[in-house]
Amino acid sequence: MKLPVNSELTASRLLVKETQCPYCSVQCKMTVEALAEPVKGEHRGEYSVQGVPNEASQGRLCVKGMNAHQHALSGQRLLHPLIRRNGELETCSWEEAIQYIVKQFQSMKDDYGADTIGVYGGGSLTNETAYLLGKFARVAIGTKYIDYNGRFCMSAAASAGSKVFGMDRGLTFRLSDIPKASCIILAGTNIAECQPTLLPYFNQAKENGAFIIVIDPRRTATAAMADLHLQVKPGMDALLANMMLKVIMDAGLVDPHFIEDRTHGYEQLTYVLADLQLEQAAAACGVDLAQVRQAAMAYGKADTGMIMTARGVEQQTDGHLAVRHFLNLVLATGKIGKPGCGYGAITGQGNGQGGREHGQKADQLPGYRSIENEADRAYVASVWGVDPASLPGKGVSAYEMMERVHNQDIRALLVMGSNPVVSNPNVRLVEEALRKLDFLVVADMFLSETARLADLVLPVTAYLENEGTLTNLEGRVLLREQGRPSPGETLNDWDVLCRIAAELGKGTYFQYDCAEDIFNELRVASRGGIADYYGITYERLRNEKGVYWPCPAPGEQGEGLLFSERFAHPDGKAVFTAELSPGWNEVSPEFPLILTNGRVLPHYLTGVQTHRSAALAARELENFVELHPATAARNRVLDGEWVEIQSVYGSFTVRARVKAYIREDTLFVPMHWGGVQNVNRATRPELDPYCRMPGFKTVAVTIHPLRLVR
Ligand SMILES: Nc1nc2c(c(=O)[nH]1)N[C@H]1C(S)=C(S)[C@@H](COP(=O)(O)OP(=O)(O)OC[C@H]3O[C@@H](n4cnc5c(=O)[nH]c(N)nc54)[C@H](O)[C@@H]3O)O[C@H]1N2
Ligand SMILES: Nc1nc2c(c(=O)[nH]1)N[C@H]1C(S)=C(S)[C@@H](COP(=O)(O)OP(=O)(O)OC[C@H]3O[C@@H](n4cnc5c(=O)[nH]c(N)nc54)[C@H](O)[C@@H]3O)O[C@H]1N2
Ligand code: SF4
Ligand SMILES: [Mo]
Repeated sequence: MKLPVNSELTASRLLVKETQCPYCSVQCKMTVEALAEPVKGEHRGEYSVQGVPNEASQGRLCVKGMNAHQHALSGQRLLHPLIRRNGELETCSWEEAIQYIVKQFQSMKDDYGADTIGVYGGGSLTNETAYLLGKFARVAIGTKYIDYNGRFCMSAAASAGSKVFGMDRGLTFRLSDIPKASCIILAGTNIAECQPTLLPYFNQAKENGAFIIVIDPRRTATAAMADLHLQVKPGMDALLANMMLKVIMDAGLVDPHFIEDRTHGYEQLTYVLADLQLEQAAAACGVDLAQVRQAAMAYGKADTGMIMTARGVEQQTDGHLAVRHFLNLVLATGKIGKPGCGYGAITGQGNGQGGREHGQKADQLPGYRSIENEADRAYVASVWGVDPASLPGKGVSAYEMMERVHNQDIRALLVMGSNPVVSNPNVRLVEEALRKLDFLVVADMFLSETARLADLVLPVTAYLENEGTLTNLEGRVLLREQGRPSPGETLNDWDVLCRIAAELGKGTYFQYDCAEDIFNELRVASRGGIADYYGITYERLRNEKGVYWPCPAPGEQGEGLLFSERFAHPDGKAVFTAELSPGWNEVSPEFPLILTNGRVLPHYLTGVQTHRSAALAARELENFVELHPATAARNRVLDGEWVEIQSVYGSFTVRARVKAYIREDTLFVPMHWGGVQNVNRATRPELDPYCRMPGFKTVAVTIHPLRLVR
């Protein structure tokens, strides 16, 4: 493969300016200063990264943020479009690249219809790009097939919040309220490794006397700070939450006034839970009943309390219901809408919150509007200046899009801000699918595993180079300004979309000179919607350092603490959930172990960025499986040796790390490596029926050592 030498990159100066970390949802602010410019062939340059005080992380940075500039400045950045000729990717001009896309899209439309073109976005994109990607799919291409990687991330919690509260915003409270909580339940969330700069809020709560409960099959760094660790069997959180609620009900610790005044559906829930057998349930969840009682009583008795969930609870085929069962606990005890109380879905990606609000989801229009609602369609069409009837209908979820690619309903795909061939479940099918495409175009900063399969790769700007807004896990909209010039021929994602749209003859709908122009249109498109950004302007973001949504008017502050008076449903009430879930239990004699997966501190998602940062890559060079010593002994696995892990869907190879920190029936593998080390070679394709979240966190497997027999 012939790739250009990235000399332009080293030549462009790095400015000393405030930026925001490109990784997780906290969105820590920082400055990046070049102390010594890199000299080609001599040294890589020296940089100083300093945290900048901000409302979320108060100036703290974790190791990923400290070293994020390394990937952006890496010599592996793509600086020119790459086109596949005779099987090889070669440099080409932007003009040729755009012409090629337009020719492909146009002939696809003419021959098979617009719905044979798919668009696949991501939660790292700015609000402006995410918004424009939704508009691009519907207006420039006219396809219903658009979805994004947030389907794998936020869909269970988001759909549960919408159903129960009438609104999905990650945290219903301010981060600064965490120290006011006297009991905190952290279920399937490893904050110590995944949002490390938030940890001091929890330490502060502990100092104030809070009782912290962690629900996780592993003794994580987060569990290490807990007063009580419920080492639940993967896939059983819904039942565990119900057990806790039953204990609270039986002890008379519910809040009858709150239930009466502010909710619906409690009575039905009491009937359903009346039959719950606690001993049996504890055995099914693999936890000690006395500990569950202790946890329930601690939360039930506390004056103030918070519950937070993340992907451990949510990336399940019953993730939507599991979250709703935790929300039952919140509502029954009235612990929401006041300081020190509330629910938090710990959002994942940098713009995991904003990315799910403005239309890159299959069923969504900007401002959290629905593509199936006539009034919503008419409003957004009026903002876009198109006929409402011209807007396509609802498409399908991310993994289902891959299935449509596999059966060739979708024949061309644009990927912007994701590496789906590593991050989807059951990636064997996904790789097969992508290879079948007539045309795959990928916009990325690097030649990711997915970009390697593409017919055309478009080089885009990194966090230091592109301006835009991102909405952090609290629902606070933040402006990330441009910190350095775009290297090489890289373009901003939104600019790429505008150029393609213009060549497709839709330029009149995509007239923007800068990200702010797009934001100003987004403000209007979101106006009156649930995620209302109308009152937020770049000027305000510069002056106020961030504004919470909903913010319907320029004079308004935005709400940090939600639901103090009413919920977001039209009648102002929240809804209890009486539908139970049996949980997941599909191990068999043939596949006796549960494989779960997740994250480690130094790497981010599929590792495309963090593997290209020397300081981060050095911390974890390769993938591993964490397994209990007893499990290792039973399977004749030695610490440090290579093992193969196999499910009915496929197998992968990693190094064994034997530790008593995990349940005996469970294996844990990080998700940050592709190829033969990719855990998603073995994950299963089943989806949650409510939100289409894949059941990433549970699959039945075997493990065996890869040892030469002498
Ligand atoms: N270092 C780092 N930080 C990140 C990311 C990253 O890649 N690296 N990614 C960001 C993104 S996009 C996201 S979505 C978040 C994810 O943040 P988290 O959801 O906190 O991360 P995970 O490690 O996927 O899962 C959390 C925990 O769930 C546990 N778990 C597994 N199965 C179950 C189960 O059935 N029940 C329960 N209760 N727990 C279970 C795992 O052992 C793990 O400790 O992190 C964000 N921050
Ligand atoms: N087994 C298992 N699988 C999982 C998960 C799990 O817990 N377990 N978690 C799931 C979750 S929560 C998530 S969020 C997904 C994420 O998985 P992916 O969607 O694959 O996310 P990334 O690995 O961040 O890939 C993003 C790609 O976009 C590029 N990129 C970054 N910023 C930009 C930008 O601004 N513009 C453009 N054009 N490109 C950019 C990066 O270089 C990278 O190649 O993985 C999911 N997959
Ligand atoms: S990865 Fe998250 S916690 Fe770490 S510096 Fe970046 S935004 Fe902050
Ligand atoms: Mo995520």
